[in-house]
Amino acid sequence: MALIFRTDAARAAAWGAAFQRQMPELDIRMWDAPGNIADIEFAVVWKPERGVLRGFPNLKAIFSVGAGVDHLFSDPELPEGVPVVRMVEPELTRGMTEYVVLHVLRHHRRQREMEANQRAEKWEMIEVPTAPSRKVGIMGLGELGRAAALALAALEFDVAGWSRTPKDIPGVESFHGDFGMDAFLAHSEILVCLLPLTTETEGILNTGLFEKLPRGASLINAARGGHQVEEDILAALESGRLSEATLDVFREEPLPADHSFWGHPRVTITPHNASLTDPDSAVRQVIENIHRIRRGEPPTNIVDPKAGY
Ligand code: NDP
Ligand code: OXD
Repeated sequence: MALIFRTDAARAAAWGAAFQRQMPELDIRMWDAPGNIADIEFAVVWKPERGVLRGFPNLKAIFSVGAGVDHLFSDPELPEGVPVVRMVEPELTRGMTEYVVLHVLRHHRRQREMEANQRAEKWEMIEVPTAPSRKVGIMGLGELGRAAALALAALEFDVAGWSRTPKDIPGVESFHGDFGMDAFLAHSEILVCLLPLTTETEGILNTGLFEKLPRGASLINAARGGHQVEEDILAALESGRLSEATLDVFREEPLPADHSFWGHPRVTITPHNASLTDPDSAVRQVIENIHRIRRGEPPTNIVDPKAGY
C-alpha cells in the first residue's frame, strides 16, 4: 500500500514530514518518482496534470489538498468510481474566517479610502456606521461560509447567507436557490463569495448580479477566479455600481503583470492565500480516512461528483 502526493513545491517538505511523523509505516511516493504504480492506493493532490490519476490502477481514494475540488473535476479523465475527498480542516476554516472578517471590516470602515488620504496627506473626517447597520451577504454557507458568517454575526453585522439548501445558522438570515437570490443580493452591501466552482457557479459574479446589489456595494471574492467575470467587475467599479473589490483569486494565476486590477485604486489584491491548508492538520484528516477505508467504511467529506463539490 502506497500513497502518492503532489502539493506546491514550497510546502512539499512540510507535508512529507507530517506523513512521516504521523504514520511512519506509510509508503510515501513522490509525484515525479512514483515507483511501481500498482502499489499506489491513495493520492493526495493539488492540481495534478490531466490524465495522470487515471494511470494508477489500484487507487482507492483521491484526496484534495485544498477545500476546492474544481482542480480535479476539470480533468476529463478523472477515474470514475474512485471517491474524491475534499479538505475540511480547522486551520483552513480559521484562516478563511480571519480573511473574511479582516476585509469585511476594511470595507465597512472605509479603510482603503483613509489609507489613500494618508498617502495624499489629506485629513478628511469619514463617518463610519457600526456593524448592526451594515448588511453583509455570504454566498456559500458550507464549511467556510458558515464559520465566516458566524464570526460576522458575533460582531453583530446584519448577516445573510445564500446556499443551495436552506440553513439554520444563529444570527444569519438564510436564503437559498434561484428563488432566494434576488432578496439575498438586495441585502448584501458587502458581498462575500465562498462558493465552490461548479458548472452552476462559473461566472456568477457578473454585471447581472452586480445590478441586483445595493448601489455602491462592495465585493470580496475568496473562492475561485472562475466565479468572476473580470471585465464586469472593472465596469461595475467604473460605473459606481461597485465601490470596491477585494480579490484573492483570479481567472489567471499568478495575475498577469499587465492586468488592470494591479493598479486599480479600488481593488485590493491578495495572492490566493486567503487561507492555506495546514499540513499537520490535513495529514491527520487523510490518515483518519485511510483507516476508515481500511475498515471498509466510506471516507468523510466525500464529494458528490454530480454536484461537483
Ligand atoms: P462547501 O462545499 O463546504 O460549501 C459550499 C457551499 O456553497 C454550500 O453551502 C453550498 O450549498 C453552496 N453552493 C454550492 N453550489 C451552489 C449553488 N449553485 N447555489 C447556491 N449555493 C451553492 O465548501 P467550503 O466552504 O469548504 O469551500 C468553498 C470554496 O472556497 C472552495 O470550493 C474553494 O474553491 C474556496 N477556497 C478558497 C481558498 C482560498 O485561499 N482562496 C481556501 C479554501 C477554499 P449547500 O450547503 O446547500 O450544499
Ligand atoms: C483551497 C484553496 O481550495 O486553497 O483550499 O484554494
